[in-house]
Amino acid sequence: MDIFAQRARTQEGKLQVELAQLKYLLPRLGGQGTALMQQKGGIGLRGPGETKLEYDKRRLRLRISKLEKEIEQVKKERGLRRERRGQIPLPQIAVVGYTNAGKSTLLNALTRQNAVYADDKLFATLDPTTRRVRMPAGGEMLFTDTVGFIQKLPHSLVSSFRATLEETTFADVILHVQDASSPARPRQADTVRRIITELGAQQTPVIDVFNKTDLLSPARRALLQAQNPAAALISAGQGLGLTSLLEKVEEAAARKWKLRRLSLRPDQLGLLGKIYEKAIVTGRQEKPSGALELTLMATDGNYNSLLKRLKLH
Ligand SMILES: Nc1nc2c(ncn2[C@@H]2O[C@H](COP(=O)(O)OP(=O)(O)OP(=O)(O)O)[C@@H](O)[C@H]2O)c(=O)[nH]1
Ligand SMILES: [Mg+2]
Repeated sequence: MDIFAQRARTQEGKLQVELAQLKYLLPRLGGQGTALMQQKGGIGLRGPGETKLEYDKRRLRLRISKLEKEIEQVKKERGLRRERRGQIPLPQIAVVGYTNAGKSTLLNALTRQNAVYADDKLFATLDPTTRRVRMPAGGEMLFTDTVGFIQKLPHSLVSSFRATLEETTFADVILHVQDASSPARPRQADTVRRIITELGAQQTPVIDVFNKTDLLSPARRALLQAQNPAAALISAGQGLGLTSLLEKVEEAAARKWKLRRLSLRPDQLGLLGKIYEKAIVTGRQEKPSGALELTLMATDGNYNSLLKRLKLH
């Protein structure tokens, strides 16, 4: 719990940690009423006929309900942020995996910015962090870092932990980063897969990313790849295998973000703005007739809504 508190960097993380600590304390207050009173000495007044213990408990309950309201507010704001991000017509990639697998290191290597905090300790990342990444084929995608999974999470923190993983359910592709050098990898991977399913994201394509392959012998690397032909073997630390990983991401995303064509009559050109909002335009060609031919990447949903608008126009 203390490790979590020290590393809780987001506002929501801090609120959740305090809430968890108070909820932990409340039922255990029995014999400690006096101690708490002494600690907080002098603040507020006890009601008539109220024991010190009752008074402490009342104050704790007040604080707990205030925290719960604040957390509700922060959740709303996070929903809004995600909605805004969802309006950007770029494929969304969620980077998930066990703690210490190298997710933040991978994101840093991909963006070559050091804006994402990478650290060896538990929960180096508490707030999901999104980065724009340029892809080999020339497009861009949004990669979101998430909090690492751990086996034994204090029960009271499970919900805040899950909340940050909601990102996963909105992703077009999930990167499941695994520490290939750890003997615990298969067990950890099972835990992560179970949680992905529990979150309801089992339909989303998952790419297994075996990281830290710089720590493996060539023979073990070859065996791992032979046993997992679809997996991407990388070393985020040394920047190896990243292009091939991004190509796999493009391939997986292309199942949802398909390449399509649209042709606009001159009187439909007013809809161009809408099209750029809903799709990634990769090519435009003007025809002698004055029509505009577009090649673009879009999801079925966005493409169909664009077609409907063009027909109505
Ligand atoms: N040898 C080696 N070490 C790596 C590699 N990638 C990451 N590491 C190290 O592994 C540790 C954990 O990396 P992070 O990127 O913080 O891991 P994370 O998955 O983001 O962890 P959480 O945020 O706790 O979930 C750090 O000490 C990294 O330097 C790699 O490719 N090779
Ligand atoms: Mg991290």
